Amino acid sequence: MDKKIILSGIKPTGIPTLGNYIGALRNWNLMQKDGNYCYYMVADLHALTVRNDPDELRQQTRSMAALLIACGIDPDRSPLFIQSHVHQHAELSWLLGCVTYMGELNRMTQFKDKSAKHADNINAGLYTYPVLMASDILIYGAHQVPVGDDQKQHVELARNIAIRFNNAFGDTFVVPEPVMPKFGARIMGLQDPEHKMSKTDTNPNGYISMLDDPAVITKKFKKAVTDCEPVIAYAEGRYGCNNLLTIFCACTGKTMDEAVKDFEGCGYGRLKAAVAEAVIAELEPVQSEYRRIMDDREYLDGVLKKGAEQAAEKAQQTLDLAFSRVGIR
Ligand code: ATP
Ligand code: LTN
Repeated sequence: MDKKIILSGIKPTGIPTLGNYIGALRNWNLMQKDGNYCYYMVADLHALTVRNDPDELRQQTRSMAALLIACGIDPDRSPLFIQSHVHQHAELSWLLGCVTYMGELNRMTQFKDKSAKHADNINAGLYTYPVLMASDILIYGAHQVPVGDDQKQHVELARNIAIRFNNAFGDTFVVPEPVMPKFGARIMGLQDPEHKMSKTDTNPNGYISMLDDPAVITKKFKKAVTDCEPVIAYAEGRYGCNNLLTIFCACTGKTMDEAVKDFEGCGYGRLKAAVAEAVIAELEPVQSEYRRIMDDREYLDGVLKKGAEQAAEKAQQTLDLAFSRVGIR
């Protein structure tokens, strides 16, 4: 089997949701196998593209790192680090920005969505965000990038940037590809199932936080928006029902056909209770591990320091090569 280099990141903009977990974090854990070498990071620089509170950012960055370990990231095998601790990302980002077209950035749907959501703060960082993300990926020579569906477009841009740079200056970057889970690459909001579940949703009933306790999880699913159709089925346009079934499959390992059969003749009450139960079983071990890690400050600091050192070694090599290719060194 081919040894693959994997990289992914998550913004410390709040406690991750069930969507982050199913769409990305669970896969990060699973990819640490065979000969793969995985780099995982907390993307604190990316978090600055929306208004932030410095104390909150500090706290959320640590908390996110602890949660990643609780999700199964093994820092002895996969460097785990904070993006800003490896200064090379921001430097490479400048070079890549010079081979990225504004037309490409104009097409990014996350930029359009975030601009609409934060109309009073459409900053240049929000616009060039995908270039920094390309730098995160290309600096490690990542072959694969495990992400949810909403980030696919950004990974595709990273591919195009890599190909363009290689064509212009000679072979420098590995051309990466996105990897998405079979079920749950786009978990939808519980209150607005036509939009993705997001950790920065202003309505907490719209998402399941990974640290919600069982009673809260049960309550949020009970309130989840569904539809008036009498039969539980996976079908076009039935956003709420489809979302619950998808979450059920993702947490139980069942196929969609099996799940639909399980709920034959049942009402939404039964489906919602079963989904809540499956989610609680999935999240409980992660939550207790998280609390243990957060209580051990020294351990977490040590992991992040070592992770940044390991990452920086590789990042510097790529940066040196890229600089020399463009004629700077
Ligand atoms: P924010 O609300 O701050 O924009 P977010 O909840 O969208 O954040 P990110 O930090 O942008 O989360 O995403 C981390 C990872 O989780 C990415 O790979 C992203 O594709 C994935 N992800 C985010 N939301 C979902 C979702 N609803 N379903 C599946 N995957 C998701
Ligand atoms: N943009 C991503 C977070 C992120 C990322 C990355 C993901 C930053 N750098 C590199 C994969 C690879 C997001 O919003 N989820």
